[in-house]
Amino acid sequence: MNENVRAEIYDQAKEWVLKAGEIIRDSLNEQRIIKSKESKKDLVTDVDKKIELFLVKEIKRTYPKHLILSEEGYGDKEITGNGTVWAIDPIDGTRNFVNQKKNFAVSVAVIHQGVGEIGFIYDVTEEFLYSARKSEGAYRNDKRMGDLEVKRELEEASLSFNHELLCESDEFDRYTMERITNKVRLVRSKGSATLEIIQVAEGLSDGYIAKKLSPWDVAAAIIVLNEVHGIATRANGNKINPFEEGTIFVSNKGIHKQIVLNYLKDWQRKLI
Ligand code: 2AM
Ligand code: CA
Repeated sequence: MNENVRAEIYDQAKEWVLKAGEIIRDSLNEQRIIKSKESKKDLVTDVDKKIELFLVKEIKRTYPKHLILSEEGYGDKEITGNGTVWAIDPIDGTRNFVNQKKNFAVSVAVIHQGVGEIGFIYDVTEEFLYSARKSEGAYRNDKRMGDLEVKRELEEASLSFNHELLCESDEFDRYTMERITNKVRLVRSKGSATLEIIQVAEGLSDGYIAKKLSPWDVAAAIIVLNEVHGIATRANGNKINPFEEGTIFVSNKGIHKQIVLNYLKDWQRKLI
């Protein structure tokens, strides 16, 4: 993507993301309409829908040729991967939004010809706006984020993953996760994939593992992570196709290979 075009879309997207955050903040104390989707744990609220509709309308009005991949169904149905595609999650961490009224984020990514160009993550209640443009660095509230420290000792590492990964399931090996849990210093779970990846990008956590996430859950945060030289792959170490759902393992450079080779690759054999 041309640098000037990227800068123009970045400024425009920033305005929309901040506005989306303002609408969410103003609605925090209203009565919520909460529905579940495929499972009882998979929630959607009136605010998720309202914010997605707001963002989709603005994007389509301004950039009619761009396509949109989004969680709540207002985006495009057919995404080829050519041209410019927006990946939007109006609220990532909806269960936190409902139960805690914090620890959730608006996530907006712009992908051009399959390459992540612009990422915005807005932690609405903390009022932290994380942003990145490809090859131009990552920022938190316009302050440049530093390069990630390379940490190698697993015994000193802090990881995050959803604790459901420790429960019995047909899909993966909980004993592998138990071995990792016993190896590292601590395991935490924040409950928003976007914010877990951002914590890695900020150096507050050393890695994040997830079972099955959609493009809009991770696209923007991975663009930020790339700019601080973190690594994002599928759990088996494979490259991520930004238009497909799948597992995620993000971390700093020091621990990525050892966790993939010593733990996650075996687990992946069962998954695929
Ligand atoms: P969401 O809040 O946008 O649904 C929770 O650990 C994280 O996993 C959240 O980022 C959540 O995103 C994401 N996630 C993806 N698919 C999910 C599902 N089917 N149910 C619950 N959380 C899901
Ligand atoms: Ca969501």
